[in-house]
Amino acid sequence: MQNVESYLKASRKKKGALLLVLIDSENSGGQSASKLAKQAQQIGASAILVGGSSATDQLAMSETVRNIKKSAKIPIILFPGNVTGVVPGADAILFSSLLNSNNPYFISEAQALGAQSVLKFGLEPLPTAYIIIGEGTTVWHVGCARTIPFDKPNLAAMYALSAQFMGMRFVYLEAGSGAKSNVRPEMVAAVRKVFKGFLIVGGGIRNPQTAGEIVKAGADAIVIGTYIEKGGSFKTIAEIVKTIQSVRK
Ligand code: 1GP
Repeated sequence: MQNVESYLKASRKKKGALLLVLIDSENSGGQSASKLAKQAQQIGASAILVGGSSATDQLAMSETVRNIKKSAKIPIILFPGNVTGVVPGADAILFSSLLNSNNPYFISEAQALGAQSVLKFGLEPLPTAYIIIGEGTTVWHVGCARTIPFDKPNLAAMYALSAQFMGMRFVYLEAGSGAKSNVRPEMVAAVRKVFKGFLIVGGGIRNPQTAGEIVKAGADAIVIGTYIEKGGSFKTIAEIVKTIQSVRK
C-alpha cells in the first residue's frame, strides 16, 4: 500500500469517520489474527493496528503481520509500545512520541533507537502525538504517564496544540486498552478546536452510542481492540461503523 496517510485522509473524507481495529499479537496471534482482520475488513474497518504496550515478542508480532497480510487488503499500521514493536511487513507505523510521559525514553529515545529499522523495513512513518488520559491501564504504567484526568479537556488541548506546532500530523487520545472509561466527548471537542490534523481516539470504546459521540465531537478515527478481542459481536461493530459514518458525513 502506497501512502497510508493519504489513504486515511481520503477515506475519512469519503466515509465521515474511520474504524481502526487493534490486534494485539500477545492476545490474538496466528490464525486468529488473520480471521479477525478479515472480519474487520468485511464490516468496514479502514485499517488494522498491530501492537500493544506490553507486546514485546517481535517474532510473534512479525507472524501476526504476515498472517493479517494474507487475509486482509486494508493497510496494516504498527502501533508500537517500544522499539520491539518495529517489525517488517506492515505498511506504516504510528511513529509516536508519548508527549505526557515522565520518562524521556518514551518521548524521544525509543524513537531514535527505532528510526533506522523503520527506514530499513520501508514502513511509512505517521508522525503521531500520543497522549494518555486517565490511569490504571497498562499503557499508563508502562509509558510512565503523567496522566491527564478525564475531566481536564484543556490539558489535552494544550498538548495537542503543541503537537501541531511541532509538526505532528496525527494526535492519538488514548484512555488505554480495556479502559473502564473512554475519553470524553468534551475532551475530544477541546482538542478538535485546536488541532487541525488527523485525530484518533481509543480506549474503552464498546458501543455505537459512545463511538458516535466521540466522532461527533471531532474524532477522525476511533480504535477498538478489547471488545473484538474478547469476542464482542461483529453486529455491534458493524453498527458502530454505520453510526460513525453517518455522524460526520
Ligand atoms: C488501545 O486505544 C486502543 O491502545 C484500543 O482500546 O482495547 O479498549 O478497545 P480498547
